[in-house]
Amino acid sequence: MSLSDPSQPAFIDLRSDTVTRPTPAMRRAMAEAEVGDDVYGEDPTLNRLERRAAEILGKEAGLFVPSGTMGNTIGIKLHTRHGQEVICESRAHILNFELSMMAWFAGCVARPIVAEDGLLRWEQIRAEIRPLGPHWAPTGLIEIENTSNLAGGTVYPPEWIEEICDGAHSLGLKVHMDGARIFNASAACGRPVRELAARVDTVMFCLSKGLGAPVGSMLVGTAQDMAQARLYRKRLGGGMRQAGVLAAAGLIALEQMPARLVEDHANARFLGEEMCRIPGITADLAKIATNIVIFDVAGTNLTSAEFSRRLRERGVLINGVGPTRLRLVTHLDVTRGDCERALAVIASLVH
Ligand code: TLP
Repeated sequence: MSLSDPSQPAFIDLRSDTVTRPTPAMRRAMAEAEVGDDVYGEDPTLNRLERRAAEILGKEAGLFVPSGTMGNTIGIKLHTRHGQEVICESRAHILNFELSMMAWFAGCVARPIVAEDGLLRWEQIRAEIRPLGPHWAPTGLIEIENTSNLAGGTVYPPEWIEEICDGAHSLGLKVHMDGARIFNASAACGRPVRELAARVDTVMFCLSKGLGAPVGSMLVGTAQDMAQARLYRKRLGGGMRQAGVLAAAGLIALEQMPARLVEDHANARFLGEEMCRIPGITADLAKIATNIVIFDVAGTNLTSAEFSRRLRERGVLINGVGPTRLRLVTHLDVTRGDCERALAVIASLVH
């Protein structure tokens, strides 16, 4: 095994579900994709992907964007004006991992709320909503993340989403969902994505995470919002030409990959449960709902950085998310056998 090149298959890569490589069927579809110039709206494969994404999510229209970050940035911009606040959970990806794009592009500040498991309730949100006043920035938007990445892949109960949307709408506020992993949420709670998305105004979801596409995310919402979103995408440098080569892989991701996510969830649970048997390692097993496991190595007397470094030397990639906490993510390119091998490596560090 080459120990310097993590792109080698010999590595078991549990850093994220973003690391998957396109399947042979995706590569074939990419090679054969019918394409045109999407800036003219003439790429048939991309147009099909946008229509299917909208249909599956139960929205009027969809827009392909190169990344989840761009999809969220546009979603926030659509519903806000400069100088407003965006209410989100304290661990939200939009606040912590998107280079403050809500400030940079939309001119908004975050109003973070600390919520158990990264999941907001309407009562908490309502208490933070601010009208325009002599001192306050008015609330412009509510943002929810499903699944909540940094809370460990936790899933919103569908009724909580409905309550949030109904409450927000009654006050004239919109709701954007960062549904990077909405298909994982759907697999975990057993409800179709269109039900989880029904009341939210816009949803961003990623084709390039659990669904295994090499590039791309979707933004879905009303036809009017998506027409405006197309202009913001252009402003962000996201006007693409023969993007049908990417959309071809995206269509396979969308149509064929959701059904297998339960495997990733079972692997995450298996890893979580088995790791808890290793002395010095703890994880909250009740919280493992999807493909993400956050675990703590404090009892091993190693920092997460040192733990991660030693794993890497032995061919397993897992990143730290705190001084003694690490996050592992299961995905398409990790088999049960890989999980067993990773566990053996983890156990060997501790003994
Ligand atoms: N998350 C990545 C990293 O950026 C942390 C990961 O490895 O999990 N929303 C959520 C909830 C995400 O987890 C991510 C990516 C994004 C948005 C942004 O997507 P990209 O990376 O396509 O811009």
